[in-house]
Amino acid sequence: MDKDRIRWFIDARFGMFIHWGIYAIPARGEWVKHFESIPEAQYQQYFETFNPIHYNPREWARIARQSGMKYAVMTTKHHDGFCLFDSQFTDYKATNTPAGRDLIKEYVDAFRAEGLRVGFYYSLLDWHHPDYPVAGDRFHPYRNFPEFSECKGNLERYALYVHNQVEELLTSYGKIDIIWFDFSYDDMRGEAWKATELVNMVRSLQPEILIDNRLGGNIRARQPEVYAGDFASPEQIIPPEGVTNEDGEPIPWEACITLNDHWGYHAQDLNWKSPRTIVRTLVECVSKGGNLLLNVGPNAKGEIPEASVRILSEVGQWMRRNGESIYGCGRAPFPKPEWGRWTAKEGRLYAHLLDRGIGPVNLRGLEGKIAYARLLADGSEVRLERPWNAAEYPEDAFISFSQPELPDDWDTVVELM
Ligand code: FHN
Repeated sequence: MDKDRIRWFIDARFGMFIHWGIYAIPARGEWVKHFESIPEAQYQQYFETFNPIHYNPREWARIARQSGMKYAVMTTKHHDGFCLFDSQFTDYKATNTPAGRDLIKEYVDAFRAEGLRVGFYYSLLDWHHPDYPVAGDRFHPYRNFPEFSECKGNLERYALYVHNQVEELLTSYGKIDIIWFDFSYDDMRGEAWKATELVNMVRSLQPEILIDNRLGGNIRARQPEVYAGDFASPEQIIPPEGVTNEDGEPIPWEACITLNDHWGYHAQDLNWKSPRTIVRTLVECVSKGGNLLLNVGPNAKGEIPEASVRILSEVGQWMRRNGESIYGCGRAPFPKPEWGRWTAKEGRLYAHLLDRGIGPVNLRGLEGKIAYARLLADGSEVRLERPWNAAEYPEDAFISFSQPELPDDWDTVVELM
């Protein structure tokens, strides 16, 4: 792994995932066409009426920046095959809908203007393209719509379509920081997509770009394939020990997680995660050497749902006080303490007091290694002391912060030097 190329990703730690497309019109998630077996002719109505009159990506970028996010990854094409960019290889694109705009160009310009790095999500599945293979059972990611039952597809031609679109995405919108392919499965992996040739092209066009691990390679292998990717992409989970390769060496990873239960806009999905859950998820990812890519699913008008905005705003308040314990941080050389989590970067140690009990904060094993402690939120000194009755406990039991000096607000972070 080229450490210089991935340095910004490690420093950033927190990004916005954006799932948006014509599926926002039925508002039942991005798999609605497949799960409800909507025939092409019926799905066409969404193409013909897509007109996100409130689409203002500068507002999206401001929301992302103010929540503490440093990069974004937006769908350029999801599994339904609809392209949000002005592709020269299909008519199934935003510029041919009432929107009449290249939504990806506006996204790139807006997020860069707000100082964020930009990534593209690109679906390897394509339920619209006639060359995408048909097969299988109800839930198989192949397309299984009645009108395609005779069509067996043509994987050779479809792979060429993928390569052509990836090339236009990486040559039409300036420097792109991430390309996020999604997803390989069964025998549809690796050279089914002509992945070696694809990745060689990607790296020649954008030498600094980062690639995820969903082209079908094994990023954990001792000798990963050329297309194994630069970071692992656990989804809706945080790996218990982070992600390591076969030799037990940590590898970069990014957990992608939804704010409710859907990636694409779902009008009935009210199962929102709290700001505290999101902060704790971010802290857990960083404490295990990973990133968090947190998803928003804008509606058909181009608005990020109000509930998402509210959650991200509160997360941003915490990040403004404590972001130093996130950005550029990773694992600490200590086991997880019972009161919360550690994050660390060169010469700095951050105690995330998440489950603080009544008693002192047990800093077992750190005696003599800490020069001072300060509250990250306001820099105020936190005295380190041995509890008056510590003598009743094993000598190395604990030193502690003076509890009364720690605010009772949630998830206090104390910087230790
Ligand atoms: O099928 C997709 C899904 O719609 C969504 O895009 C997620 C995001 O990582 N990826 C696939 C499921 O793993």
